[in-house]
Amino acid sequence: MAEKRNNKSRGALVGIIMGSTSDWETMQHAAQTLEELCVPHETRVVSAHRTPDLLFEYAESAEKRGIEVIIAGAGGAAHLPGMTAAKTVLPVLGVPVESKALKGLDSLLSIAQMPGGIPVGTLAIGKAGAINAALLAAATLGAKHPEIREALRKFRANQTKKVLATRDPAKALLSGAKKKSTKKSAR
Ligand code: RP5
Repeated sequence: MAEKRNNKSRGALVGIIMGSTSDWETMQHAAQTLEELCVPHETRVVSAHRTPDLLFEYAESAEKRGIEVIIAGAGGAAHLPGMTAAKTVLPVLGVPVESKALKGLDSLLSIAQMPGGIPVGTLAIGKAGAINAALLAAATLGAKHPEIREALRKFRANQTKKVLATRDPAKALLSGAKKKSTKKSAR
């Protein structure tokens, strides 16, 4: 608990940025995962094409403000992660947000296909990518912050435990349905 408080009172170590409020549905999973690991983070809408000056200011000031990893989510012609990476030497993890027109394939290719020289660590399209960006950010921070490495170790152990506890998918579905009906009748 004391560890949790310390982490909370510390400034943000991870900056989660996204091109639009419409990206929050996806990017909230990165924030939730960091929350679970007690990693101090901040969330902001910063658009590469609608607020380019704000993007430059954010990327240029991030290191000085104590941010150590940036997670950038964007959809469509998703230049936010690449432009952010161009303005900072901090590691930038890109999350391709699923677009309506091309199901996020446009976002994925825009983020992954950076020319040599300015890397963006690209994750999967959508929710899985947002979760994994947070886990990768935690793994990166773990090299310097042992409490984050241990939180990540616990997260992985719990995940394994959950899978081993529900090895029969039919039973897992049944117990899930039972839990739901008990909740309903309790209301
Ligand atoms: C990108 O355009 C955003 O990252 C978002 O995924 C996409 C659509 O934005 P909205 O039109 O929903 O604001 O800049």
